[in-house]
Amino acid sequence: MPALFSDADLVRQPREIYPGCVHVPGWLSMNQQRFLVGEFFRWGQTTPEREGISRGIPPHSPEIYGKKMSVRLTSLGWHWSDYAYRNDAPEFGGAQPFAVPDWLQRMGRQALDAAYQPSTAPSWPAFDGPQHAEWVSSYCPDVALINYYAPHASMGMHQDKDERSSMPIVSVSMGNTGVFRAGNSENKNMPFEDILLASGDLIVFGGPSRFMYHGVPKILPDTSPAELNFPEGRINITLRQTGLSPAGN
Ligand code: MD3
Ligand code: FE
Repeated sequence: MPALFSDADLVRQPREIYPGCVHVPGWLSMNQQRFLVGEFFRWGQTTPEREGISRGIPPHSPEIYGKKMSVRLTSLGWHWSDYAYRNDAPEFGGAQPFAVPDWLQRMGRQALDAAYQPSTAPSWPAFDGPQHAEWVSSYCPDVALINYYAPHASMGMHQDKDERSSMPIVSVSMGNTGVFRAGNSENKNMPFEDILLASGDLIVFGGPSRFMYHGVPKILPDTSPAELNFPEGRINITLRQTGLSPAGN
């Protein structure tokens, strides 16, 4: 009975954390999460050269401010290196990322639709009805960054500002619960709001929250749902619209 009518469910409702930032706990079904975990393993594998170009960016720890990140990153659509998006990865023999699949772009639109309902996002965006539908269908994320956090990995406070488009960032999480820390848009300082991102959770960042400082100070051990079969670590997928032209490097 406790599992059927748990108090924990009271705080696992969709919630606007800041204007433009909406958390939707348990948005992905277990089947969707399992599928994404399977794709995660495929995305990290490089396919052999075809016409001189190999595809797939192996999971790696980018250097940031001269320090290796503890998170391992792979990506689709673009390769992120030295605070910029590139078509290829010179550090991996010129490998090019796999394309962002159609179904993942559709997931991004479904995420905007789910998060930005008048009931869940009272402050931003300030429109509804046909305008909302048109805006949602204009979302075309051309990059997916896929982070893997081992149990002791973390991500320091930062802003995401390498995109030229101000369309929202969509984030989904699988595996262990992560502590997500949200700050403000001016500096890395307090006050912070810490939010638990569990397996299957969606969180979107648009409008006034798009350029806020954020980080992941901690991964909580032994929190991955057993049915997922991904016992250790956390996967986070963020979808972004870069505003870059496909050929630009
Ligand atoms: C708020 N990833 O990849 S996802 C990142 O859990 C990143 O792996 C974290 O920060 C993670 O850059 C957080 C949630 C997130 C993503 C992008 C944001 C929050 C954001 C951009 C602007 C504001
Ligand atoms: Fe970020």
